Amino acid sequence: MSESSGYTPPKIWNWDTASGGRFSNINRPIAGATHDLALPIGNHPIQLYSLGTPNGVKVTILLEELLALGVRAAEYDAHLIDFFEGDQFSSGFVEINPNSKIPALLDCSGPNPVRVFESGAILLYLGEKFNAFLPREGSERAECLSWTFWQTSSAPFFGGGFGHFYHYAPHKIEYAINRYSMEIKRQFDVLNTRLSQAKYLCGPNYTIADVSVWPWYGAMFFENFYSAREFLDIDAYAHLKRWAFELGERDAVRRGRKVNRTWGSPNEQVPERHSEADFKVPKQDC
Ligand SMILES: N[C@@H](CCC(=O)N[C@@H](CS)C(=O)NCC(=O)O)C(=O)O
Repeated sequence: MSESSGYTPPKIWNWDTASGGRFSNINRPIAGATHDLALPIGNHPIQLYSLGTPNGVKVTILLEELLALGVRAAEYDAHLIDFFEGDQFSSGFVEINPNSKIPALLDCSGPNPVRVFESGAILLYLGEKFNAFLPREGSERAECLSWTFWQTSSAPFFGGGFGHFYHYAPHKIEYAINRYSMEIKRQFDVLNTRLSQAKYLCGPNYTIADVSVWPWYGAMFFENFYSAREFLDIDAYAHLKRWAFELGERDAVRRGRKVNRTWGSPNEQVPERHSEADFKVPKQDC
């Protein structure tokens, strides 16, 4: 175990803007807008404001799945919100998500626009609205909601806990890395065990639960989040790996992963999506 940091918390916490780390310039202890700026609105019924992080990709995969099913009313404009630039603190964004986090959605299909924030709530909203990828009743619905809520409450330990202390924190703290590695490996084992019993998380059918979990725990096999694939020995979870690759080959998953993405290979980036044609723009690797 490493030595104590020598830090004693003050009686009342103070906002130290120079605390370091990749997110220190965007994190703030205050809610609300920092500047006045309206959000752009495109032509489609669904307006999405997001970035291609796992929480954003949940929504773009579901929208692409709906379009692949032939649900034209799920046509959407995906506008880029660059949270490293503070876009989540514009007055327009805060109006649709007072929590200032991507993703946020505006459904403009009815007489009055409906705002939806929180990725899990967005998946449920779209699943219900289009009556797809969400069992309607009984034990199947309960199972689907259970795994979807499991994802939204578990992933913060992955990103905000493990990822933060293993990868982003300016100092490596053994205690914190051990604590979150333990929890994350436990979560991977929960999924691996479940996927040893069923094709998809809820049984034989692909649902919003899979769409919710894949961008974190499935995409790990493709993206090596936090450069931790080896450290966490992810490849040992064989059933999870089987599911991760099966879903990763779905067209809608491939497409959804590209939307609002601004890093990695240029062929994998569709920073804004306003029509299917945006996927066809030829791009060269540099
Ligand atoms: N519980 C939220 C979490 C959303 C979230 O943490 N979004 C991150 C990106 S993955 C974000 O917007 N971060 C910007 C910030 O914290 O200022 C959800 O599932 O929608």
